[in-house]
Amino acid sequence: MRAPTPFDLTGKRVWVAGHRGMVGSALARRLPAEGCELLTVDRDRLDLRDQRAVDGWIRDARPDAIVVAAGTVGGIEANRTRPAEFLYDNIAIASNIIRSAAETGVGKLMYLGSSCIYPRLADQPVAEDSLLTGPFEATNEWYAVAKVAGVKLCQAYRQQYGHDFIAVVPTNLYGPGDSFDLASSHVISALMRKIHTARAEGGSVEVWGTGKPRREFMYVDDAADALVFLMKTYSKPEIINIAGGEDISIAGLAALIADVVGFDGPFHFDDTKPDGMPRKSLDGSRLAELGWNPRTPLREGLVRTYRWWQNLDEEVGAGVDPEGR
Ligand code: GFB
Repeated sequence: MRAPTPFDLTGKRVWVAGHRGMVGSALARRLPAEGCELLTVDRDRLDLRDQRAVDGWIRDARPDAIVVAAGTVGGIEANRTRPAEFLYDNIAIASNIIRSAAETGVGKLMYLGSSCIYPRLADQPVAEDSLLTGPFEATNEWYAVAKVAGVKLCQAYRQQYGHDFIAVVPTNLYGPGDSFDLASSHVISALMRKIHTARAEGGSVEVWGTGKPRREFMYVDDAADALVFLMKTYSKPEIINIAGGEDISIAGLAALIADVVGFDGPFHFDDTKPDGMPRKSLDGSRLAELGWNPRTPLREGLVRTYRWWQNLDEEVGAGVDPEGR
């Protein structure tokens, strides 16, 4: 049942669930270099929350490998205001895909966790064995519970039936394909959009929270490269962080994006909005020991992201599915 390691992707049928999302679309760019056949299905043809439909699709498409990059995702405000969707959708997506993959004998499956699965006050940078050692950050506990369930499903199916299902934990990601919808986006795309607007129209830029929290960021194409690397070389029950990006305060990030966009106006920090985790930086040493490190410096990644967003057709975020499904 368990696929051989290293797992050669050449000639394999690989389903990227969530190929319209930021990570899924980066994987769709990266995977062809492995000589594999990329399988995708749009959300209007397959609702990943529907167990029967997912099972039917997997049986018809017969993937050799699956990457679960699909999910209902969003930034701090979307997590806070849509708890039911974040919990239900993500549990359903994980359990539907993982169970059908097991029952149909899919050789390899990679599940994407999230940095918010770690305790709010975990030692920094956060090591993999911090999982479930303390309470979650309240603003994203619904998403965290669902993502931990996905991680545990991979471990359970591996333990009980011997399937080669692995779970990885990417740090905060950004880049082409990100959602720029202010109500649901993460901080980088939100600040980029607000700063771009302020440059054109004048006025100050509103930054949520105190500006003091720190986050580590990784460019999404680097993360996609790490996913492919781990897909080929990693086969263990333990989760592994995809980390090694740059750690910066939110105020520092705002200043850096302003520099990239060419804005020199003022910022206004709205401390009625939540800060979320005081600091979130993942320990990437396990991945580094395996021989993988990120390549793109934060400033360069921001420049590329800004350029990508500028080149989108009139409608901001066109072609991007902010739900990543
Ligand atoms: O990226 P973000 O929404 O999510 O926010 P988290 C990061 C930090 O940026 C928080 C601040 O301290 C925000 O208050 N921030 C400042 C802003 N201005 C803005 C803005 O205009 N928009 C946004 N969105 N933030 C997420 C989780 O936590 O991490 C997700 O909510 C997921 O579920 C993701 O796990 C990786 O880093 O706080």
